[in-house]
Amino acid sequence: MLPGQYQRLGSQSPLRLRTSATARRRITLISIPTFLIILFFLFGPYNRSKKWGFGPPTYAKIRQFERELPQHNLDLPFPEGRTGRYVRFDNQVKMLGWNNVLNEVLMNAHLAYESKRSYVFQDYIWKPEYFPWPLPRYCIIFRKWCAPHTPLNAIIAGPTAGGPWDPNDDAPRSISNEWFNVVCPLHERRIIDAYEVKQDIEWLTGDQIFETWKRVLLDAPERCIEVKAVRTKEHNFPQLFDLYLWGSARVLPLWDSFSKSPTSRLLDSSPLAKSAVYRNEYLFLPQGPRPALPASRDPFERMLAMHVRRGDYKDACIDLAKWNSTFYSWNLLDVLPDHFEASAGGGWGWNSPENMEKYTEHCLPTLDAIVQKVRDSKDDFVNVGPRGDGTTHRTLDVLYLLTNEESEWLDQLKETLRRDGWHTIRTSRDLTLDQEQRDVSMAVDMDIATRAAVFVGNGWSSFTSNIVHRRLVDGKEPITIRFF
Ligand SMILES: Nc1nc2c(ncn2[C@@H]2O[C@H](COP(=O)(O)OP(=O)(O)O)[C@@H](O)[C@H]2O)c(=O)[nH]1
Ligand SMILES: *[C@@H]1O[C@H](CO)[C@@H](O)[C@H](O)[C@H]1NC(C)=O
Ligand SMILES: [Mg+2]
Repeated sequence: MLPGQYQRLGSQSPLRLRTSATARRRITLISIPTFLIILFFLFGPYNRSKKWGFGPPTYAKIRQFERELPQHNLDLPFPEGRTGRYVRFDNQVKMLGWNNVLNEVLMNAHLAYESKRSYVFQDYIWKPEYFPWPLPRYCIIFRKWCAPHTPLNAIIAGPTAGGPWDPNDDAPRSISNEWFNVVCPLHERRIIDAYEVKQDIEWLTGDQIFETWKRVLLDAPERCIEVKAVRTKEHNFPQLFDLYLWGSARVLPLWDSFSKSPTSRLLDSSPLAKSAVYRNEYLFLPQGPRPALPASRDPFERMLAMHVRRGDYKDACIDLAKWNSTFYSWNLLDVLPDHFEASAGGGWGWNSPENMEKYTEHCLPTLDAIVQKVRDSKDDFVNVGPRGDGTTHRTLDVLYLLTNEESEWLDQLKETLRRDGWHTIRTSRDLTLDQEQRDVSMAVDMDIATRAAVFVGNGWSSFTSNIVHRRLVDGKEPITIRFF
């Protein structure tokens, strides 16, 4: 009803006026509390984790560091500065788990390197459900608008995030999004619609996709290129290297060049993540009896780290089973000892009861299955014999459980492992982290798992696969990389 109509009605009948005045009072009486309830609902916490009462960090210093990177200078000679060549991938996946983002970020950075262009790095944009801090509930509605950011340099270090290349490598260094707007103003950019190139090569192998894009980026005369998802309606996965590629063996032909690339070799955990590992290192010193044979003094050389992927995986594992999913990305590498092969049966979006069970066994293993896997992984590792230097033996007596599990189930797991003879068991929950370190706890856990002598992970997890990547690039033996 329009205000004018309301007035006309009211002036015609005094009785009506009185009634509506009462009604109005009643409406006010009801609507104030309703309004407050709605307000409370909208501004109440959205994601489950209400544990960390204090809010996310501002990263003022890290942001300043990113702004002041030495390559952010127009006067630098080619291939940097105002004559340099650049590429920004605006179509990078956003609002997803960190590791689904990281594998694409690294491959895009490798592509930029091979295409002799500077890579434009961007903030990590969280999937709100994974954000460790409370978010207001209105974010359920304004999901995109709310998505929190973390600067890349808080999570990783290396050339991808703007760090230096090898000493004798004159490749252009990565620049920030912000600097891209300065060095490549809109009118100087060539926009490439990702799908334009992608439509013909979408289902080819990773190396073929890579080579196609490399030609496009190398041959383009334009200094500034922005790859964009222009036609998002027709195309839900506008990434160059998309989830379908990462979730299939088509990605494997990329391994050789990617694993040897400086992008992989020079990738490191951020100083922030490493600082968290350092401050908690005392936790990893073995607490048990002295080993019978001489053992390393380095606690990481005696550590088995295990990624116990839980939480949202209770549902995700069922979907993975229904869609007959293979292991993820580098977890599929042939050199690794553990493989997963579903049996025949099932169809579009469903699977046989036998297969459903098989997926659960490996994707959400029981306490007993976990203990058995730890035993086997330890035996296989120790049986390889003395370490390279010959003075110490392979000893495994420290357990680190990296996990997103939040319930008492974790205590049960620890208890079961303790009964199996482990004296030193630490978990993600035992770490002391400050505000910034808490924000990047996934990078802290990944750093520990990269250093550990043996790693056991979940084959379907991109979190696990990026640890596998780091371990293989660091030269760790395949027998030290296991899956449930
Ligand atoms: N700190 C920590 N976070 C985890 C762990 N497992 C899962 N998470 C959180 O859940 C997210 C899972 O998304 P992603 O990294 O894409 O890995 P994926 O879902 O296993 O493929 C991570 O980015 C973390 O935020 C863990 O072991 N330690
Ligand atoms: C599921 O994958 C396995 C290999 O991992 C294959 O043998 C089987 O035929 C697949 N099932 C369906 C329905 O595609
Ligand atoms: Mg994920």
